[in-house]
Amino acid sequence: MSEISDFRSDTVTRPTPGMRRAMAEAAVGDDVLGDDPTVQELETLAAGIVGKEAALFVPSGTMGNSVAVKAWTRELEEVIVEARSHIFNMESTHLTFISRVTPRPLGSRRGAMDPDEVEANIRKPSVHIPETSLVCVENTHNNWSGAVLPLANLKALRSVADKHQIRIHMDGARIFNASTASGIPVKDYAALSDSVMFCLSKGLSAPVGSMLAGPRDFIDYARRIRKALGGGMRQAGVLAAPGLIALTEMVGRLGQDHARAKKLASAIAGLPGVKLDPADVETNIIIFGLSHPRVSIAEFIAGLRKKRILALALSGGVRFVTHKDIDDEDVERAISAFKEILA
Ligand code: TLP
Repeated sequence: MSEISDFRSDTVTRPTPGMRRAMAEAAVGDDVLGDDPTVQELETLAAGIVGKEAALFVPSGTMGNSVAVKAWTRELEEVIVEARSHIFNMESTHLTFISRVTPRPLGSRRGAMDPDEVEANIRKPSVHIPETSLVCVENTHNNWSGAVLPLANLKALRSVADKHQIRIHMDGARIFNASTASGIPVKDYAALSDSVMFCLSKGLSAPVGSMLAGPRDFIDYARRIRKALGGGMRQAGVLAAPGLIALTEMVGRLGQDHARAKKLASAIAGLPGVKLDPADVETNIIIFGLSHPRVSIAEFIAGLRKKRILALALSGGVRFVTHKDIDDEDVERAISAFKEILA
């Protein structure tokens, strides 16, 4: 247990000692000029893991998603997004700001959009109407409490996309969590989308970075867009080196995070004011509603903070995320704090 139990996000994970050593020792070149060997190794490894032709190292998940949308779309087009998705809600409007496309948000069953509804919302262009060119899916789905998208749903969406010759981009920020929870290889998920973004800097604990993977010509174009957005990095091998460790050594431990999230969820589900079905916690994210007769969400978060426990307030609820730097003792402390504050 560390001094503070930080459940705000898996983005807070600190790099491992091995990652810090790898950073210090990384072979580097100039990645914008195309000769950083460690970045090249990471891009090759990442592409292989998700079964795509090529991959691009980007500074953040947001840049990976924004580059992907920009590469797949043109102006006067529309993108179907899930209403609670990160791309639609949490990425500072890059669909309109960078890609100049309109989002068409659809409801879902825990992140899984109904393929018939998606099909009904694919628009053919006219003088009035934009052309739908892309569907974005998110797996696991952050705002649906880390829900894993069912493979059958993704297959059905693929059929719809193929029928209408449009693309699918997967925001797979936590695709390794999805795979760990379902037992379905990441390649099988990725095969159902044209491109996939996944993060090294969340549960996998690298300090920085995400990967965008897809067909080679798409990645070549994405590389130019990354540069235009200011995401070209020079001796980026020092950042790619911990990314290699993230992919080779850190995936295997994600199941522990899921077990701890389930333990916490089951322990708090019956407490006064907590609105949570523990069965909805499939991976490492717990989102629950809180409506307590005496304790507001702000007071709850402040009460936790006094006990050196950090969590995030959402509208109407609270988010706890488990990760490498949360151990069993942190979970026990959180359970006791819940019981005291909500008693
Ligand atoms: N999510 C962050 C915050 O922005 C909420 C978090 O703490 O969970 N896709 C998904 C599904 C994400 O959850 C995130 C980050 C991103 C993309 C963006 O990644 P970054 O933060 O690297 O830009």
